[in-house]
Amino acid sequence: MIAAGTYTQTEIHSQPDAWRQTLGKLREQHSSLRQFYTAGQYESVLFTGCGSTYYLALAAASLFQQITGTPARGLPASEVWLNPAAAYPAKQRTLLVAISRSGETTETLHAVDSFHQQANGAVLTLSCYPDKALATAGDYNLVLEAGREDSVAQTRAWSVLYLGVVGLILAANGDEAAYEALNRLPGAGEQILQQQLEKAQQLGRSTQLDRFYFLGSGARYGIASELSLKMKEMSLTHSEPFHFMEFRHGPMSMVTPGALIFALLSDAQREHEMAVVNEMRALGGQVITLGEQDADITFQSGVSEPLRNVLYLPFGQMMAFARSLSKGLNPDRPTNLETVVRLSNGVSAG
Ligand code: F1P
Repeated sequence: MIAAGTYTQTEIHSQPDAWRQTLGKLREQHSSLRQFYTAGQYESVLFTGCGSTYYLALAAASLFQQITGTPARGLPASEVWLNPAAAYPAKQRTLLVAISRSGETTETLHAVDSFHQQANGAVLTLSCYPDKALATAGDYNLVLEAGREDSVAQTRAWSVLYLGVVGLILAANGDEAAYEALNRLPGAGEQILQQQLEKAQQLGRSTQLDRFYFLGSGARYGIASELSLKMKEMSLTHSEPFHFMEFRHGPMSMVTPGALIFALLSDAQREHEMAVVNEMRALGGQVITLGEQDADITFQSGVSEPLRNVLYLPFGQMMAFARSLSKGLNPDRPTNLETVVRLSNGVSAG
């Protein structure tokens, strides 16, 4: 029998290698992706997915609009499928970017089909398995096989697909030179995985903590949401994500000595973010800060702010993993969850 957590552990710790492979592949496809994107003359971009990949869509939309200046939003695939009029303007040129690790999630496949039938635009798919339905369903299909996984909760897949979004942004902007900086990410990721493992385990295993709040602004809100989901799926612990400044507007009522405030600090809004963090510390909450420098966990990557976001992931993933094992759970097989949600006539086929 395979020990609990074997798959997830391997997937978390092999991320830097997977990032290297993925960055190489994205660079190879830079020109064709750029050609596809510019030919479409899109007025807006709609990112979609389910669960983890919906949170990725949120991060992607924020980052895409911030860097390219083209309007972008992120929605669950069920909304694109079932509520198309509210999801995108039928007459405008829209690019739908459908993201799925498995390439088999029913809602995501339905979103692509209905968009093809009703929208004025094209579909780009981002997935990990070349032989699954989504990998041939788009007008451009980007398959990042380094993200394939054996466990249910996404870790390596999420960071690999996130880099796929960064590749799309660089293609949209015609910025191939940025790959030089991105190539520093795997080394920085290795440092975090090696040097911060103990700290992540210590926090994850803490019996004093009973609730986790992940705070992030901009694209980091999607990342905070994904890390919060990891904590729920793997360790069955109460956990929620918030935009930094939103935390004061009610949620801070929940701060006790058993609360961990997990702060994904930016450089640009650091002063405002640290003010929230310091107030929560004063209320008795525990705090861990992550950032390029001057934080509890530092990246020291030398990569510019919008491009280095993937580095927030490993520490939070290791923390959720350690908590899962310390509670006697199996991080590879979260309670009640399957790898893929398949629907038949709108209800779960599983
Ligand atoms: C999406 C997803 C996962 C979740 C679970 C069910 O899958 O919601 O995020 O962890 O395994 O499916 P996918 O479309 O990205 O494969």
